[in-house]
Amino acid sequence: MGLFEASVPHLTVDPFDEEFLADPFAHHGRLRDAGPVVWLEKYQVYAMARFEEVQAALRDHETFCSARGVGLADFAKEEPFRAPSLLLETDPPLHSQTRKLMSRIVSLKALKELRPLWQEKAQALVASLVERGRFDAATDLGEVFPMQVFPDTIGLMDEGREKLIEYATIVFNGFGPRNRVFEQSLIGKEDSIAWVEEACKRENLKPGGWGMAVYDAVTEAGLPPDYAPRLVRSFLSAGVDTTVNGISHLMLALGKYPQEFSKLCADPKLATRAFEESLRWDSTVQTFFRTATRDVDVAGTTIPEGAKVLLFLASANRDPRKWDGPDEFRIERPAGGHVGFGFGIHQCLGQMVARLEGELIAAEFARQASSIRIAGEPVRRLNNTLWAISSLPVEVAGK
Ligand code: HEM
Ligand code: OVM
Repeated sequence: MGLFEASVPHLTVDPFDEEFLADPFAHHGRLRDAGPVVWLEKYQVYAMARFEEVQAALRDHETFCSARGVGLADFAKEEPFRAPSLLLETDPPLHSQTRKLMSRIVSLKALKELRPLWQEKAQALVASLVERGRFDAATDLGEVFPMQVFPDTIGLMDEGREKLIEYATIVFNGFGPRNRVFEQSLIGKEDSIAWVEEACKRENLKPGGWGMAVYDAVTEAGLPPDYAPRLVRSFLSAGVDTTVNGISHLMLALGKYPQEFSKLCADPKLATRAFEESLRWDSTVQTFFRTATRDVDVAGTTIPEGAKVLLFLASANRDPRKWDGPDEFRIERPAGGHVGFGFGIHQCLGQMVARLEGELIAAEFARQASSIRIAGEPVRRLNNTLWAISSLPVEVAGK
């Protein structure tokens, strides 16, 4: 331990307790103001909640590694609860290989091809919701649209697709401690883990989808055959619950800020910006961990080799040291540069997929609706990593 150890602010706050998870933004200010690096006594981990330090840690993947897990558990000491992800939970050189392979599948060209079909689906779904007038933006839109477009893109088997959200809920809870929130997401849902394993097998993937493309690419690259199902699993783990909550929070933002929605209606081309800003404002992925690979000085604190470091992406995205009026949703703000998709070599592989989904939904409401009103108390779905919403009643008027 270095000389500076005593100067690290020690905090007793538990960022995974239910009170914190129900309203994390209420706690971020205290975490940021306590110092650039803090020590969380409860978990014996370091944490960073300011933009500058979070971004710098994400950038320095050699010092702050991912192969020892991006959750609380240190894979060097504890058995991971599932085989580690070959993308999220690896370092170079392995990460460089798998990332390159997957990036070729989730390409600009692939996204361009999908756009017309996804747009048609967005248009039809939004038309039916506007027609209804009153609906639940979490269950009737956030959960519906990604499920209408993403599983077909992968070429997933039809039977049991509803298990995707249950599985992702477990995976994202699994990055936190084994608390009640984690345990309860497992109860009665264990079969979703077995379902995902089945769904990732070659014989269960439809030809022409991204899943099968992963198998072909693994073979072509001469990588071990068992990498293929695990890489397909990354799509299924990260590709649904994230956009589900991203779209739900986009609607929450537009509903809470009617003037911003008016600007969007006046210029539907602002749709990409609106979604980007909603990701900054309500970061669906709240946190990820790293593990220090060496003793490292951060703003005067020595973080020792082997220490777990909790990075508050959502707090960085609302750090007043970086953003003007950070708690306000402003669609004209240059929100590029937020860390809602991470930063550096692990920056979200599916960000173009997520952006396409979010943009299409934002643009359709801009074209088809004249107002969005929050029509009831939103209901939170507590998760150790995701900022999630299970119900969001809204009222929408047509043009
Ligand atoms: C990585 C957020 C949608 C696949 C990440 C990371 C974040 C993130 C913060 C960085 C993890 C780290 O640094 O440790 C989000 C958000 C989304 C979203 C907020 C939606 C709003 C998607 C989608 C897919 C996807 C749709 C699949 C098509 C992945 C994968 C990784 C990743 C595979 C790991 C990449 C790597 O380690 O190289 N995502 N994501 N994500 N995301 Fe996303
Ligand atoms: C993966 C994975 C799982 C969860 C999240 C994620 C946000 C990736 O299995 O690669 O990125």
